[in-house]
Amino acid sequence: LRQSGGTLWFTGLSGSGKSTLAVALEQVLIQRGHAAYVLDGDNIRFGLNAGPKILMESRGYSEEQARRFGLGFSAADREENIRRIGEVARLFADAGVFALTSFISPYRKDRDAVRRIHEQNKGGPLPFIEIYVSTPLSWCEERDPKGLYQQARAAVAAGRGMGFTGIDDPYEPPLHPELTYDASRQSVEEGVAMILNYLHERGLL
Ligand code: GGZ
Repeated sequence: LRQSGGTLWFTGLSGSGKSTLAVALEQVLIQRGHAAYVLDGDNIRFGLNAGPKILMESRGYSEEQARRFGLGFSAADREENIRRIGEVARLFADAGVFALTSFISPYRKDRDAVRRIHEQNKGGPLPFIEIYVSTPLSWCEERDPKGLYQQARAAVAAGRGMGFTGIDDPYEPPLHPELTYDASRQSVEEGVAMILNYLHERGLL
């Protein structure tokens, strides 16, 4: 097993192709003998950062405890979501594993805080590579695999709104990402090659 490790932080809109790219990269890294692990909504927002409903229905939390510890999509909950994920990613990186995190992470200050905890890691700085998945909203909305954009548009039209990122909730693009990838213009293979090339240049592979 080759041990290098670091965090590859994918950020971008829902449906922008973050997880597809992260999973493809994970496979190549593993094939080449590196330990790599994707953290995304599927393994985090149903586990470590589950919402109140899940905590009540399948973990036996009381309503009060579930409200207190469960995470939804308010600005404060997104901040805490990203903080916890950032800490987990840092642990992976510290253990010599590539953590590939795939979350919208809409707030610049929250992503910057994760970068800081990697730089200020006790055992020495750990690589933190921010990958801006810049796929335009129009492309994400056209694909809409889960029908969430449609729901969000309908909610806005009905005068309630659901705080959906890109529709009625903010997304703050990175100002200085290490890498940028646009799924509407680049294939997954091109994205993977770009990232591998970058990791190689940084001496991480
Ligand atoms: C944005 C939402 C929302 C709202 C549910 N806004 O396409 P998906 O389904 O799989 O990706 C989205 C995912 C976002 O979770 P994250 O943990 O990445 O968000 S954040 O980093 O902002 O904490 C979407 C679904 O959850 N989803 N409600 N209101 N995305």
